Amino acid sequence: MSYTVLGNGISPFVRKVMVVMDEKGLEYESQDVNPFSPPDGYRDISPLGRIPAFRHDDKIINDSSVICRYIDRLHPQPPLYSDDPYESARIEWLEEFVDGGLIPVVGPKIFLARVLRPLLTGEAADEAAVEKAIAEDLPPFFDYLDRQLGDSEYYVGKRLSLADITVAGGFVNLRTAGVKPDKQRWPRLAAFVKRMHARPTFAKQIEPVKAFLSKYWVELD
Ligand SMILES: N[C@@H](CCC(=O)N[C@@H](CS)C(=O)NCC(=O)O)C(=O)O
Repeated sequence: MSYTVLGNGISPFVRKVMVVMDEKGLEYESQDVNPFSPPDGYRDISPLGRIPAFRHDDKIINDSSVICRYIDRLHPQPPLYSDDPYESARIEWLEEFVDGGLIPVVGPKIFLARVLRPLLTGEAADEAAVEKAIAEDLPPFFDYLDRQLGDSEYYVGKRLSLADITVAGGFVNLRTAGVKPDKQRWPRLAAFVKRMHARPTFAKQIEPVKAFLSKYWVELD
């Protein structure tokens, strides 16, 4: 049985899949794919041209959420979803809240704008626009995530789930842009991010990202 994650760990969606593999203790290879200059034939693997894609022997699976579900069904221990319908719905909703809500803001307005595009093109970032996005767009997301966590250690139930992995994954990209949740304003979210990023599975993903994108990298207090 062989597994390959296609993509690059600076993508929060790719990171999510790699953390899931590591949390389950599964061996895998990673094949570096830049979606903006993909290898020939990549559309045959990923019809939307996106990363991650996942190869299991001769089977291809697309989309991080679909891939994570697939891995969890094949290797149910430790479970990252729930058999309880409401808990399961909450896990999938929080995943969508981040993947479909937070990341589409963080990606283009903050991470690409401040970190990746200037690095790749040498063009200066529009700092005023980035600061505006940080000041105006992020707080409603952080308010919700802080409230949803409450005083619990994990977002859903009493153990790690895909909700936690997805939320924490998005904050790696924010840290590359010098952004972290303010401890005074969002204490529960800030403590959660710190806890999650200290997990060995996250630390392993963070190390190369931090080395590559060090300019604005922010430590957590
Ligand atoms: N819903 C997808 C989103 C994947 C995604 O948008 N990946 C980005 C990289 S972070 C990408 O491949 N962008 C290239 C493109 O859309 O052309 C998933 O969860 O896998």
